Amino acid sequence: MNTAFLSVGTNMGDREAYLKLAIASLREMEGIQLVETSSIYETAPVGVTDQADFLNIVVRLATTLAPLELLAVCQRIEQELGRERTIRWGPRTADLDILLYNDDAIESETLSVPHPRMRERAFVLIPLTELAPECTDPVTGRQFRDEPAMQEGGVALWGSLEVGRL
Ligand code: PH2
Ligand code: MG
Ligand code: MG
Repeated sequence: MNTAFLSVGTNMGDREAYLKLAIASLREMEGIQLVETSSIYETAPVGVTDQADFLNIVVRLATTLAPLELLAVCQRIEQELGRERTIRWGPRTADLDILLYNDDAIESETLSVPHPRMRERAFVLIPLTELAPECTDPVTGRQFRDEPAMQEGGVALWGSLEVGRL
């Protein structure tokens, strides 16, 4: 059995509903067990800043799927959620990114693990270290909680998947 951490983000429409749909889809997948989910954080957009705030979570999975199979599942869920709710091409309603897969370092054409930008993103680091405070970067050997981006701000506790908005 393998351990993987995913980041799930959404900034369109009913954001909480999309997070819940993404989680429900993961639960239904053959070869994936959802072990735990972080709190929900509301986060300022990073990169393209001229867009709505996100809700972000991190989830821990146990999985028999290989990394590229897990990537395919993430992409299928993204497509299903996008297709249901949006007519035109546009921002995705759910983004599922593989952050970590065991302690593997993977560089292929379609997948880089650890996620190449996760060390700079408080919206990933904060929910990840909520679930796994000791989690160590398999490439740098540093603990994620020690990354400077942890202090960056723009990430506020918003709620939980069980009770919704706090
Ligand atoms: N995802 C991005 C780009 N910027 N910003 C926040 N706050 N949350 C995200 O999930 C996010 C982002 C690309 O996937
Ligand atoms: Mg992303
Ligand atoms: Mg993505």
